[in-house]
Amino acid sequence: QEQRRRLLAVATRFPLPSGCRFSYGTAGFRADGATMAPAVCRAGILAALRSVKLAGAAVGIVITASHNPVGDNGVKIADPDGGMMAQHWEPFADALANAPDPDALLHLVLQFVKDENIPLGGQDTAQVLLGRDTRPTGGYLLDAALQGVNAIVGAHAINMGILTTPQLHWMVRSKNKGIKASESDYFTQLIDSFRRMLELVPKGKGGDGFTKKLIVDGANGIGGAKLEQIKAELSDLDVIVRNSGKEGEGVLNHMCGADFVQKERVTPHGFSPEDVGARCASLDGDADRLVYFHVSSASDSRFDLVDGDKILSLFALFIREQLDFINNNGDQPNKPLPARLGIVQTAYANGASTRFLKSLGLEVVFTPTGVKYLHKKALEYDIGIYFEANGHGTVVFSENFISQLEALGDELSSNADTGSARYHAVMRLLTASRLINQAVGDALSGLLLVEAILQYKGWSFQNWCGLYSDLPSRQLKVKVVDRSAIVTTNAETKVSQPTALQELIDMETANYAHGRCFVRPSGTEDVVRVYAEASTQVEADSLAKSVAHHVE
Ligand code: 16G
Ligand code: ZN
Repeated sequence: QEQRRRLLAVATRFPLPSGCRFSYGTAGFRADGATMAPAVCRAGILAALRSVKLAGAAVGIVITASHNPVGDNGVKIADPDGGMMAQHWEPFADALANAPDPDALLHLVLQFVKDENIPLGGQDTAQVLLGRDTRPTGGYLLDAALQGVNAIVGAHAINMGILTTPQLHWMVRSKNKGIKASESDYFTQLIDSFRRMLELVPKGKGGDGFTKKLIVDGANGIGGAKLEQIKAELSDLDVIVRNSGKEGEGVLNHMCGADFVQKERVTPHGFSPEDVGARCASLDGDADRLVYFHVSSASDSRFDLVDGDKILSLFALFIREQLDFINNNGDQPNKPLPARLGIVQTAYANGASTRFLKSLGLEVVFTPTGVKYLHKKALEYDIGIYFEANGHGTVVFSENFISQLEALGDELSSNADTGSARYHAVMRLLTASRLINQAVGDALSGLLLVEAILQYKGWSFQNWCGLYSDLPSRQLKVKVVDRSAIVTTNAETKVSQPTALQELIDMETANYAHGRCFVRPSGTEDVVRVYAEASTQVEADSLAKSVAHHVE
């Protein structure tokens, strides 16, 4: 009875505006921030139910619209492992968000509780951690989420404040692992493991291209602000934050941020000719994407971008090198530590990156776009590295592999072998597993791992950028009447419906050397996206254009 009363009351407080239709897409619900409160409140109900279902494990709610304009907002739910909410709850999420009135909402919840066997009614049966980014609608929406959580009897909401998206995911994961999960615990883990990585840089090895100066475009979001907080404690790095979100510095994601830099391939707002030659990084508005770039000079308009594919390549090289140290110990025979290393990309990965990775003998697999698909695939390996070209990605280590590394480290140190290359390699992998956020892609922890590896290799930005040359590519959006008419298969690389479309794409692609092209319906916008790659920019443009024409 109390449960029914609470649900009816909260649904009455947040009526669904007419004409709103929410869909739990690749990144949760997203819309104009001012219209989001009902959907966010219902996401609160959903998160609490999810926690009850999972025996009271902590579940997360993040209120953000990532790289989208400042007026937008959104909400997504993190599962107890810190990853995205299990996909089989998404249909219920949609139904709940679109329930037209309080009675319909109550009916839906009660039916779902019955179908899923959710043990409602106890005390302290659910805990939900909430976080939000810096958007002006964030405070108001966080309150709506709190009210949604509190509508479930026995649920307990904890407001973690203004955070990056990956911080909240990390907190959820840590809390459920029984590790201390406050923001300062997060920072301590990052700062300490970064320092430890630098201690493990061999003296006098590698190149001398590394410079300490790093300029970071914070997208006027939360990531820049958090970096400001910790930069003084980052040893051997001089970090300058631009677009830090301070009053007067600019608007969130406007002409800046990782999405802007990666898509437009131009220097973000806030940089000047004085920055030419400096190593620069760009975060997105909620700091789960990271790209690097060099500021182009007036005389040379070429823009050097290091996207997610090249960050992935750097991580893969580093990890492979450590595994080689561990397994090929010169002429001293030792028990190898077998490790399955897997690389996960999407169809948007530049073809040159895939070729580079395969030339190293690495196993490369593809999934559809969206972190939930990549992350899940990466978990199938001892070490899985995944990145989207847009800069979202991370490295995940299996628990079994971490235990084996720890055991090997203990064995070597008890044999007084702590000076060996093998021991150092073990320590580097263990430290990297603590530095990188294993819950989800995290621009801050990713940036620190990049910086540690560049120091380790003694590499400049140009050394890194020169790993391979990207093939020219072009992306186009096409407005269509019904984007769901296009169905794809093979990790979005082929169209299965309408069948004639794939034949047309094949026909166009065959006209270009190194031509590659695919189309897919966007998961976040009402458009069909076209991606084309070829040996020259003119050809990539023309391939994209002719395929777009067939889509229209
Ligand atoms: C979302 C996804 C991102 C993906 C993008 C594709 C998460 C957390 N975010 O932002 O990974 O690249 O959607 O957008 O999964 P699209 O479907 O509109 O091309
Ligand atoms: Zn983001």
